[in-house]
Amino acid sequence: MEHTYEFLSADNIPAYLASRKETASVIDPTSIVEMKEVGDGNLNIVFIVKDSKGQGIVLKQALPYVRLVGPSWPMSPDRARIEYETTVIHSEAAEHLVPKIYFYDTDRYIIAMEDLSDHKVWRTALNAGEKNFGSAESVGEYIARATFATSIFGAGAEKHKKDIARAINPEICLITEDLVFTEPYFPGDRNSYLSDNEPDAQAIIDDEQMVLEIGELKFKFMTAAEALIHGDLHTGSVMVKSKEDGTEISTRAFDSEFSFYGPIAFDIGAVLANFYIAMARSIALGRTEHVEFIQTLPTALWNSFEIHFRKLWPTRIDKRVFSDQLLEVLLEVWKEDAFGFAAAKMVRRIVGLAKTTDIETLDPNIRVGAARGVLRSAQLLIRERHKHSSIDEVTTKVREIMDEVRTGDGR
Ligand code: SR1
Ligand code: MG
Repeated sequence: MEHTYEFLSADNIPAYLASRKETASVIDPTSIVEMKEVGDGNLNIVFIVKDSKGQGIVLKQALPYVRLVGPSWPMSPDRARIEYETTVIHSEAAEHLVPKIYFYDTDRYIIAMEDLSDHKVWRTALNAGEKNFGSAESVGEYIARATFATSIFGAGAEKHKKDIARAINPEICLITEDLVFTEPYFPGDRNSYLSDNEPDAQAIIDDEQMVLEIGELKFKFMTAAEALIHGDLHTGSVMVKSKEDGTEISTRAFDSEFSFYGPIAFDIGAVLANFYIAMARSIALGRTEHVEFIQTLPTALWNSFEIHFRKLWPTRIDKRVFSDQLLEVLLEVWKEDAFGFAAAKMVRRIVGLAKTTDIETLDPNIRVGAARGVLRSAQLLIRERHKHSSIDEVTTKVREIMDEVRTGDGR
């Protein structure tokens, strides 16, 4: 299907905003002083627009193709509707943890949302060696609130079923099925890595247990419609605002265009993966104090998720059969699966298309060891996940592996 609509540009934004009454009190379209294109993601155009009083707004527009690759990879811009609807639904459950939405333009696939430029993208902050206390807890709370509310437990059976149909997102899910769950193990031309990491990438392909478990996790990703998940919850999808001493002021999860009804553990695993990738960077750079901080994040995330989900559990709509014992079973399964999904997400960021700046901006002589540490840790997670180990124990082992291979010659 061909999509023809006008793309946002500095030339047409003032007139566009003047035509949108919904944002009249947010920004003055007659006194625009700044329009900055900040789309550092892989898919869309994103502008931060400011007026002369310093008030701002974000305009995000979905292109009819994947920006990272260009028009040769067409992609339905309907993903913008998904992101808009998910952000609104998640805000009903966790208003303080997502950006405010002003409007959605169905003709031009534009979402107008809160300007969070007083926040930082969490990946950027972590890359710079910053410590943001409390943000992992907030992301855990966001996952718990958003997924409980949209699960059978929070929404009830009928609503849950109807909402699954509305949120179906097949084209975008296929990206994850291919890039995260398939191509690292059955390589095509989209994979790439440093030649010194070739044996590490091959070790993943030769790891029969890993390939089997990735298959199980892919099946779960494709079939377990547990809740309306974010779908791409890496540290680049989280904005943080902290005081100078690192204390949290605000944390927001954004960019939920990969959202669909999927496994709750997928979101938890995505965040864990990115903590471990951030850890590999800090180990490569020898930032010991920062590594100590990152080491606390996985447990903080999980504990907060668990605490908030437990708090919501007594409010579940149907208590028959969905007993308190069931919650214990679910939490254990989600923890195991979160490790598995984390492993899948770590491998894809090293081997497959769309990498992370945490690793890519490292000098190649230390990047080799960092990439190796991420891949070996992913293999460890696949083995550890069935052992009922605590998140802390597993994270300590991840750090040991990363420390061991950090110089690039620890094979
Ligand atoms: C082609 S899109 C590549 C990646 O960008 C997004 O952030 C998702 O992680 C996706 O896999
Ligand atoms: Mg994104």
